[in-house]
Amino acid sequence: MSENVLKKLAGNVKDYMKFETEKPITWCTGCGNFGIQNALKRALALEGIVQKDVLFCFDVGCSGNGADKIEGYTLHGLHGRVISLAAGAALANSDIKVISFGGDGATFSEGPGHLIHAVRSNYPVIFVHHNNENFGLTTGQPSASTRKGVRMNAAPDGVFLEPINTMDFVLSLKPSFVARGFSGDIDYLTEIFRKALRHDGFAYLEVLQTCPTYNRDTPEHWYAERIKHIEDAKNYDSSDIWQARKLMQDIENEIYTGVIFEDKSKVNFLRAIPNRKNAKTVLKDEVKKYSISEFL
Ligand SMILES: Cc1ncc(C[n+]2csc(CCOP(=O)(O)OP(=O)(O)O)c2C)c(N)n1
Repeated sequence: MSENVLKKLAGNVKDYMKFETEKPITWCTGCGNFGIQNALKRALALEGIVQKDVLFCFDVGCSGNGADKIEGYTLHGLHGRVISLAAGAALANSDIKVISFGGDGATFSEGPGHLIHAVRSNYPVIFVHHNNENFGLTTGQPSASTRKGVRMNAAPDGVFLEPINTMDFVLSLKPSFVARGFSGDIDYLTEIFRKALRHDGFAYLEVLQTCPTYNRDTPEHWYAERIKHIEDAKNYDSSDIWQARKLMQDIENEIYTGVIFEDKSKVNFLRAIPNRKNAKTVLKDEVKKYSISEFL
């Protein structure tokens, strides 16, 4: 990419390039993860967020292997557990942005409890749900978000269960920010990332992601034909939870992306705790060494 093109896309080229890495790529050709990371890096550079101000927390999976593709402070957690790791980091040091990433297997099969309490608690964390509708890294088992009838390596006759409607599920938890993007719509996804970066609280960002190797029934063009932008939905009000839930029922024909719901009145967890309301310091500033010799 030429420097001029990059400048147009990502603003500060130097800041953008610092997130780039020479490490070898392990993702398949055409994997949606390329688009997601590109949009993320562009959004960070456009928002003026530099390496020292951000922590990336990765779950296990193909999405988790993104830990190798971005230069910066990174944590790589256990499968299905990344949200709790990210929440801990964000509460300890609220001076930094904490962005976490996990697949649909991790989020809706292994660790949905962590997601539920993160939404309810409104931790100051961005969570990017890489929804490729299967367990990718372990070579294509159906997950809770795989569409009914889709054929998988581990379900050659097609999945017989109904998928969880992940967006409706999160909306049912009274969230403060819910967005959805598509890995093949990088410019628009960049703008969604920017909005998530500005949100003060738990930002759930689901990215519909193509998986050309293991999810062959819903390829890039399948999504491209169905993806719409929320700005084109008639009389849409993103502060209306029922309108949001209604719109999210359709996962087959008109799949809307953008900021789907936002409740600006919600206060993030750290600022909501009664005994921290007037605190001027952040938790990391309050860490001290205590002698335990008396107890011993
Ligand atoms: C607790 C635990 N359970 C299962 C595994 C095995 N495992 C590693 S990656 C993976 C699939 C990941 O799928 P998903 O979370 O959807 O992410 P993707 O690879 O599709 O990005 C599984 C089952 C594990 N490492 N740890």
